[in-house]
Amino acid sequence: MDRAETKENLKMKRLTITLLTLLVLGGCSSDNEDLKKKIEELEKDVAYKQSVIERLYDDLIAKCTSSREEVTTFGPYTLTENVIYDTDWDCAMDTTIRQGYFEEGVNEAVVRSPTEELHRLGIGLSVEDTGEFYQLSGFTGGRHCCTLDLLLSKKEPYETVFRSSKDGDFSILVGDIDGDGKTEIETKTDIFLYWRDSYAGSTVVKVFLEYSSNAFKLDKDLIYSYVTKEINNIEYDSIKFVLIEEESREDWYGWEDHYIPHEIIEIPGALMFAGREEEAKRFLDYVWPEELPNKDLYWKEFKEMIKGSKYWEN
Ligand SMILES: [Ca+2]
Repeated sequence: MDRAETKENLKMKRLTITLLTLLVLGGCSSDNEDLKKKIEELEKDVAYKQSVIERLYDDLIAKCTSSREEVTTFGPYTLTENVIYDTDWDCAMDTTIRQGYFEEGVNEAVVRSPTEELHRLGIGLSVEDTGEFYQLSGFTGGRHCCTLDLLLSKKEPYETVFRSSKDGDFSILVGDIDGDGKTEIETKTDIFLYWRDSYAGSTVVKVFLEYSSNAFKLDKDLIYSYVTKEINNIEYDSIKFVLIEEESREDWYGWEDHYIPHEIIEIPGALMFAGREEEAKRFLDYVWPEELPNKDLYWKEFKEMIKGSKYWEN
């Protein structure tokens, strides 16, 4: 368990205590104002104690480790990273703090513009000049999550123009992908992760965004040209709804006891983002097996999923 997770656990515990308090106290119907006050006091007390514990931990960790500061400047920005490079394990053992707390490497990264602090993170960041922006990327670690990407403006106002935290260890791609003089981002929507499937079995949908008038918006033309190429490369014979073994059906419930082939998500998904709903539906109709029931229900549910993506625009 890493440190961030442990902190999450502490937060969860705190939330649980709060909720339990609410339940116990909420059960009595007497003076509500007093109860509310009491809850607030308890919450403050828990938060205070938690902050004391965290500070003690930080002090103890600092005592048992060596650290140095590394400063990177890029344009008007600075990135200051605190790097832990040596742990005295005898000292660490004496603290009785979990060993996982004593991770080496960058434990804090602070990004500053000429006027203010923009980000303070618990991970190391790489800096890349991507033409119109500076791209800062880092990986939070853990089993499934996440790659963090930040794009900072090269012009005033010096600020973060894009922030994404997405599953996996691949950064967003930034550049003039289609050669039209404007900057695009290639990213993906994680909205279908775990949808009717396991983590490994589920699918992501590629999305392109274009920077124009100081904002990133769906680049529908680029998405369409990408998905058209994909469609041209599809081997339709390989798109199959495979029956899920009976003993696994509770875990992966697929569609009508069949695994959903990834093309059924990727292609109509990208077409929907490209503003081509009719074509998306036509693709589905073409590949959907006649004997598989509830196609219309699938289509309805699928569209609701797409529209729940943060990249969806009406
Ligand atoms: Ca472009």
